[in-house]
Amino acid sequence: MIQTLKKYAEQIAVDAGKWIVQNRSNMDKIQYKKNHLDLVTDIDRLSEERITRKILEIFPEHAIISEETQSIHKDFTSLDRDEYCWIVDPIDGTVNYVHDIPYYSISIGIVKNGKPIVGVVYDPNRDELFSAGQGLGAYVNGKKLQVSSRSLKESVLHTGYCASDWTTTSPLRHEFAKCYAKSRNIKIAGSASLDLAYVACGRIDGFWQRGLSPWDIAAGILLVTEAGGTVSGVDGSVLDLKTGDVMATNGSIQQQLKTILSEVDEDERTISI
Ligand code: 2AM
Ligand code: CA
Repeated sequence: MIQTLKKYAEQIAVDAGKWIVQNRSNMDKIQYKKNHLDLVTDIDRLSEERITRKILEIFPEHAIISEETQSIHKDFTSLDRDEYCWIVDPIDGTVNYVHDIPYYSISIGIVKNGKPIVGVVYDPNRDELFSAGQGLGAYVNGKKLQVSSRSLKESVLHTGYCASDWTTTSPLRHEFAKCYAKSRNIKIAGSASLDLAYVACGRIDGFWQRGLSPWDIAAGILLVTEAGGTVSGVDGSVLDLKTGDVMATNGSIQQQLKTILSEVDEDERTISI
């Protein structure tokens, strides 16, 4: 069953990915969700309709949690049930999409009993299809993925912030400064699912972000674990899809990264580099 679900998730993600690229020039409605940082376009909504219609044509009995409808209702109860639940981000990296920066993706995860069993992230700009099935390994365009073996000082790390997170109380800037001093480089690239795919394929070595939603991470975390990496909450706890705090690395830097991030005081004043 996992193989079959993966095959359909791959087809649906590639179809939607090609469609959003072809239709970028037709984008005519950009709306703010919470504020000017948190965008949604008519293409996000149409891509979501296209994806959910295809899923329900094939699997009418399956549950779907998808960003542009569920972000309003936040009904995540189907995540923990003994049923197949598709978790969809119709464009992950909408700010990049709007600005024509080619770093965004379609993310489709399938979860059963709270555990991701299929993860598909499609980058339409590079035509790269990252996919994983539970216990089946992770692949990009058919090539098996393996996380890197770099040390922290050789590492490139990605992080990010959610629209409402970049406030005076956010510890991110301090975490950023602290990790910057201990690694090769840090980037805010703008698509959490693609960041996780990049950890899985060893291009980067770690990623962390707080306050994400299940659709940003459900697919990507399976890519990382199936490629031999480690995922947890930012504090090292067991990852909770609903909390959305994620740290994902090649495994060898997980403990060091956790220690560095935990040294940053929430009040942001005690940091010393
Ligand atoms: P999006 O493009 O689908 O909104 C950017 O650092 C990453 O964070 C992207 O994956 C982006 O997803 C996500 N993101 C941005 N704002 C968010 C929010 N308010 N809640 C959850 N995820 C968010
Ligand atoms: Ca999105």
